[in-house]
Amino acid sequence: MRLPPRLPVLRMLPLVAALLVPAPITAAVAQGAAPRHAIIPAPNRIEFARSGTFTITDSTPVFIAADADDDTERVGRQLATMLGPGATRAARRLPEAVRAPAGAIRLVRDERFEDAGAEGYVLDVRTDGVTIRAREAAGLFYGVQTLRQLLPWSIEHRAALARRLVLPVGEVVDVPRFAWRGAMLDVARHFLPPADVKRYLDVMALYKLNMLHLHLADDQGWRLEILSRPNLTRHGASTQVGGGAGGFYTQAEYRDLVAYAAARHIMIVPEIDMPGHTNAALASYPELTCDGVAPPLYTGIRVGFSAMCPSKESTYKFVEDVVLELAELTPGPYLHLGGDEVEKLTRAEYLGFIERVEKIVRAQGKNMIGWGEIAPANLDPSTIVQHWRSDARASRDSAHLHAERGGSVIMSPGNRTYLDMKYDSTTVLGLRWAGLISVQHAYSWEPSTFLPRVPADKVIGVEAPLWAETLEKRADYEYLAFPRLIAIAELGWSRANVRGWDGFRARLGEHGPRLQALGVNFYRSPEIPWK
Ligand code: IFG
Repeated sequence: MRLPPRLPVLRMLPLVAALLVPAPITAAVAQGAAPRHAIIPAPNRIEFARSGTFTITDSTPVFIAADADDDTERVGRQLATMLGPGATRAARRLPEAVRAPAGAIRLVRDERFEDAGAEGYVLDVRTDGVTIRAREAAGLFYGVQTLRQLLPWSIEHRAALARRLVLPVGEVVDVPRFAWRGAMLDVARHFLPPADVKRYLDVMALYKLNMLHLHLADDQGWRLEILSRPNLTRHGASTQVGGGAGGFYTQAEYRDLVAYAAARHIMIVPEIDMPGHTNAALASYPELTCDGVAPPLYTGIRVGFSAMCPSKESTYKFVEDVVLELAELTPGPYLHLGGDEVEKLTRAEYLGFIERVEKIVRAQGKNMIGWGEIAPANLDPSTIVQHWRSDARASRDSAHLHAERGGSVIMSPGNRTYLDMKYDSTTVLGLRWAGLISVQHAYSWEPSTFLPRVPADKVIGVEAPLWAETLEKRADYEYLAFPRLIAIAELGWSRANVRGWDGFRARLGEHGPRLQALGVNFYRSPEIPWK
């Protein structure tokens, strides 16, 4: 099949418009056949020429526009660095009107890509050059991740020399399905040092995830420095599950994580859980308890026993102090205030607390997110409900109440997305209260129709939480997260007509060497034909 000659941009636009018309994937994979490509998430449209390749050498130049902005320059630099051995290399600037020399890769920002949104892109590989077009830098970044996955996994060996990097001639026209494609790290039960959070961000970016929710406070630890409340980290961060040393992020370290994530087009969403899951805060500031007595620090894994006192003004002063600094530290529009598993307050006390805290968050110009239990409160439609209880008690789920007032829902059903659930009965790490979750079980569900009483248009995406009761080091986190987080990444990005378990498992099998080259301690699930 001959690909059409290089299409001038204007004629590319219908291609992009075609994105919204589901297209059958041209590389349907029969059971067991080697996949025509191994891109995850599956792109919306991908077509290869019958023949032809583009070979990348150590001197392949990457061009950006002469007036490219910083975000575009960063994507260009990331690509040039990925292609060349060793040190950081920059992209070169070239006026758009000037034709790139043969053998070059060009990143083109094109504001006319209206329907591709901020994250869509077109990747065009020809024998004499490669072009990635997108309206925003995020789209260019995602086009680079697809280019990266079209290259042999040897690309991931940063120091390897003379790697033969050959691309198939073809075209990818791609746009994500959901805006919210997330992961959550519980850094409260066991503290996770910044370097390990950055590593998680690196792997998330390869699979086009764009939200990292950090669960920064819980019964066992408070993990973010709040200048006006120094005892939260002086005392509240001093331990963790099992009694270890705990730890916390200074404000400088948190800002650095926010910037590191943003450079990979990932937004940090901080969570300070309340009014429950607050033993570390209560131990640090006893005025938060109704009897004024500070509880001892807690290093077990029970839940539901702690709660801030809803009837004391000192509680709301505390929340204001924390939200003020959290908002100032967080450029993104979302602050997550938890709200889960509160057993010590009456329903009226709980709902009143949630409604008051929502006002405090909105006063700082931020949108509140809360776990499913907040839905019955009288919430602003800008608040987002994160659904999680899909086990036997799902009947108590009330996310539909929020959807009915026009609110959005993030899908994190425990029995599909909780990465701390064991894979099977032989898995040592993790818990099993929501059930055992195989890779196939994590993959084979439809987020938009999972909750019958929540309309599909109120589901803004998916997020896979990794709770850390049983995890203490990076290898533990990676073992439970991968490959199931990769399955969730495909659910977040790819439309139903271009994904399916047989195709996914075949493509995922090709990622074994790539994950190994990246040093990711992933679980080699027997469900997958690992290369
Ligand atoms: N539920 C608790 C988490 C954690 C989890 C472990 C939510 C919203 C069980 N709350 O999930 O703190 O303990 O699987």
